[in-house]
Amino acid sequence: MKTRSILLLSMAFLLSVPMLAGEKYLHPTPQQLIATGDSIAIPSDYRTYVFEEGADIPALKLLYSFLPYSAEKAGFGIYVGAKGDKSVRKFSRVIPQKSEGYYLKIDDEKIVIAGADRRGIYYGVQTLLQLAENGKLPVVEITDYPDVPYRGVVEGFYGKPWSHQARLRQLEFYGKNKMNVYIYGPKDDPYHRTPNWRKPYPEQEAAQMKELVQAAADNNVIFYWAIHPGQDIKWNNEDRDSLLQKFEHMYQLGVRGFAVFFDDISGEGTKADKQAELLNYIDDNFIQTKHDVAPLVMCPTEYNKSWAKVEGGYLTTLGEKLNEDILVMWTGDKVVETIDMETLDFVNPLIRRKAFIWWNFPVSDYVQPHLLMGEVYGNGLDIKDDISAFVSNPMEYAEASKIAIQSIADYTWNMEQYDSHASWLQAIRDLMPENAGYLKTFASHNSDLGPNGHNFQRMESEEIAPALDALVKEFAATGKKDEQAWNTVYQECNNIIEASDILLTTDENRPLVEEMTPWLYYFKLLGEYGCKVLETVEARANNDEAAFKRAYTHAKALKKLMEITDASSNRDHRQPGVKCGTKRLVPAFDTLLESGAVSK
Ligand code: 14T
Repeated sequence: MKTRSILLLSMAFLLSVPMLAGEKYLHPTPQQLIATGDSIAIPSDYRTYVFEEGADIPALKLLYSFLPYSAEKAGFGIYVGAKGDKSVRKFSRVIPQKSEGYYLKIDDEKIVIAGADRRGIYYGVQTLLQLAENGKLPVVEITDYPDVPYRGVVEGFYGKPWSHQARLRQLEFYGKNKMNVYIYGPKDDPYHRTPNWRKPYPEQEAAQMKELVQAAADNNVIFYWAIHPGQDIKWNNEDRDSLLQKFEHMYQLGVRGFAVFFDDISGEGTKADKQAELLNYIDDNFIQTKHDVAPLVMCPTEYNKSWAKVEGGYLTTLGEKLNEDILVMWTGDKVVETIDMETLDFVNPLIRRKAFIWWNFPVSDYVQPHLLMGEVYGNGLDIKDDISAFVSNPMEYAEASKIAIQSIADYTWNMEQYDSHASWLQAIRDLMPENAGYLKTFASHNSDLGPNGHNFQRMESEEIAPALDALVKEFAATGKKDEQAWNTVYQECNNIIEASDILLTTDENRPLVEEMTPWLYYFKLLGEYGCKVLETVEARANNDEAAFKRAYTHAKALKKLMEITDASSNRDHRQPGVKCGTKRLVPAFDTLLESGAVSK
């Protein structure tokens, strides 16, 4: 069997205006896909072979939402089921022996969706839906399964927790991207953390929680609820029982996944032996006795290598004492860092299990003036067998975080075939199909973090970088303008202005636009500033002093307006402000403007 994945050309995107050229990828990329190049019409008459009792309800709902009504008579067959079900018995040999895997076959007689388990059926249906285009389905045979057992998101940042509506949209998005966990743990929910972790949610919050749990189930996502008791926990039976009571309250609301976070605390709560004792107690007396609850997850106090005092024995104690089914989180060599084999060679032996990666990206709670909408890259493509999970801690901007989250979904499903740039482009297309070109312009200049306490950097403005460098170099050396570079940069400044105006006013994905709005106003000014700076360069090159003065004065005014916007919007209490293009655009424009002012 050929084991290469193919790209599926998307006509829909070629027709969209403005175009963001490129192929539509089936994403996450399936492990094995064989396509003949032929296609069939989406069947309007068919007979379904489903073992209803055993079938995955969300999978069937999704399938029936997609298929037209059937008269249950025609020759075309649709076979749906999990390994062992009568409906797919004929295909049991080809179902991958991997949890959450599926076998999907489409030909002119049948569609087969045979899961290794129930979630596998669901993922098979998600793939089927993604394959449909213009009333057609390609003739394909897909054998697919995830690389990483748990893939998803931990809402674990400081700052304004996501809204209820934003969370509902996220859960559907996770299902589509074959992510299977959402961990609820926003630092600013008082019922998650000190002071109210012992108290049940008030009625209204409890009702919303119930709705979220249901939405997670509908999208085949495990809803984990995390508690953060460490700052004021007493190691006595009373607090132990308060914690269990809170978990029982959450269980009653439908929660079937539980986590205990001991990050960012000091004092008594940080003791490894006490933490392990409590967690084992919860595991033995709650998690295991319920029989329908996912494995217990914990976040240690020493959750990254730079904070780990190995001689102190904290991690060693957890590794030795914690029940073996308890999962232990890890952010990497630092609080914010990419993950590779060396990361895991350090931590896994200490904790005596495969680390559950809490990846602090695209979280921006320590760089609030920046939106992190760039590519997801830098994580090892060879770590799938050494981690139990990989979850992303996102920004407080739920929609804007989807670019990174979708790429993390792609990465965790199929590491070897992960292509960060292709994945980024596809995420942008999915987030704003009609305005993808404009969103790409915005995202490509909003990815670096600027100087920050974790010293974490991302690439930014990559496409325009050579032209910016050439322009700055030539102007500094000769006082002349590199014609081609100048044109390229001028064009990009106009793209920035155009993208800002259009994104600010579009009706597409309003929640995303609302998140980006403060940045879009700044971004437009940045484009205008760039244009004026380029005009100063041109005037200098032409020895036109009057034109230079005029453009220079305007550029200075625009720069001031950028500063005013930065100083008046996004009033975050820790790091207020908005910034765009800090890695290349702003420094290059500033340099050009000032070298024009001093040269004569
Ligand atoms: F639990 C941990 F894995 C973790 O990362 N905890 C927090 C997290 O909630 C936060 O979003 C993230 C990024 O800021 O970093 C951790 O919080 C910190 C990290 C620090 F280095 C809080 C204070 C720090 F000094």
